[in-house]
Amino acid sequence: MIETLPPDMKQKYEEAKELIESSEDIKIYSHTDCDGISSGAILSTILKRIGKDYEIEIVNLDVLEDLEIEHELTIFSDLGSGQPVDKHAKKDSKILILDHHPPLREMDYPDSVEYTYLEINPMFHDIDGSQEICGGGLCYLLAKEFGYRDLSWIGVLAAIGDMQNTKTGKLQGMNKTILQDAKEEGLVSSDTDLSLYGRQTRPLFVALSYFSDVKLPITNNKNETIALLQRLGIPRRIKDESVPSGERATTLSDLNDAQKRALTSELIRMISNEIPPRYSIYVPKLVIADTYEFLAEEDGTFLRDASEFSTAMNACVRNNEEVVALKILEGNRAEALDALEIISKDHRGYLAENIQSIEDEHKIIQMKNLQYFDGSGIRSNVVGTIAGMVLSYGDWRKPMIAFTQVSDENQDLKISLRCSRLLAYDGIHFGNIIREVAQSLGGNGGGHNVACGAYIPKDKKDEFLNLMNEKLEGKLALED
Ligand SMILES: [Mn+2]
Repeated sequence: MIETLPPDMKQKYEEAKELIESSEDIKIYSHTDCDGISSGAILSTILKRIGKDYEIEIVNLDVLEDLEIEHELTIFSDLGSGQPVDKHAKKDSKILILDHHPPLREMDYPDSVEYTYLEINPMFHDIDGSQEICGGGLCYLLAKEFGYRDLSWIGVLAAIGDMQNTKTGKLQGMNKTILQDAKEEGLVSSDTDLSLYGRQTRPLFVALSYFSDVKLPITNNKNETIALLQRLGIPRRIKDESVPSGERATTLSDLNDAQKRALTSELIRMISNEIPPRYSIYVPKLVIADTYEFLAEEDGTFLRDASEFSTAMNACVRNNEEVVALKILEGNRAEALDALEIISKDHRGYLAENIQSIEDEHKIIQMKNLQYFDGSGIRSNVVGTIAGMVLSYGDWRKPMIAFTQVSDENQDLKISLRCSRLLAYDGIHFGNIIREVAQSLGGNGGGHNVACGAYIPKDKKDEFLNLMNEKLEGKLALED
């Protein structure tokens, strides 16, 4: 079913459009992740097209605590609902928030302030901000108000980057409406397919070796993945006239339906062999999901597949290269594509180096209900990515927790948690648990069920680990 906007939310969009049209000096703040950069790109495209002067800044949440409001109109996207962003608002300030995170202020808050304050948040309208729409989706709906339906594909990218489809493997709610717009514009196609990362660009035998929701014989073992392909009669390399050698490694996107079916049933069989029976019903969801292709992008490139594209955007923002990400999203490819390739390559190198040292130095430490490693020295904005990638070296039945210091200036600890999707399907919401534990220690936290994080004071590490371990007692399928 295609969802339409609740009337009171639709009205807010009309007001937001007027607010923008009546302002000349505009500032956008957006978040440092794929959803945030997508939001920022949509907003800046709108402003460019209607000829408005604006500045855009991609920021971490801590910047918002003491923000000076200096522009006629300040727009916050993918953030703002949970922060005191209007603390220094002046009488003639105008503030627009487009955020899907839990709102701090009530819906009638604008009545109590002297300045113009408009907050669009799906949670005010009984729409789930973690599965049905994200920051980029909210910004796209604003673009749609201006008639720019051609930006719908960025809304789809944002939803994938924000992992809005994790629970069911599909886009739903308003996300589905946005997807429908993108399909009608001829910009996106979706298909149900094997869910392996790197569909367009990664050699299949490599993609398979990264399977980490459950530790399989093929996990981190390319000899086994090559043997598996052989067993299924899937060639490891295929002919390709467009490359100098005339052939290249087979990718998932090269497989025909029969090959995909064979691989799917083999994966399901392998996983079923390894898991406690209580997880069995979730196995198909680990292997099959909806995939999204951007039809304006060249086949076989990493911009073609939504999850590969979102990884590239994350690589940019985590390396302070948001300008490159914005250019890519705004369509200025000529100058930005080479830069993007280099950023992505350096990023992968940085990840691989750190993963290697965690493995070589046996840094993963087991507790009864969790496992962790000391990530000191790893940049705090990538420690979560690394935690997710080393999950396959530990025990998939427990969450992987990593910590590192927030920054050179701030000695507090950034904590990241990643876990197998099976744990989330089984009903554990780590984002809520980590928030509770961090708050009890004078910190803060939150996030998704499979990927979340926290900030805690620097001397609270052991207490944090012990509390998490206690909280998880009896919640994991460790025995059966
Ligand atoms: Mn978001």
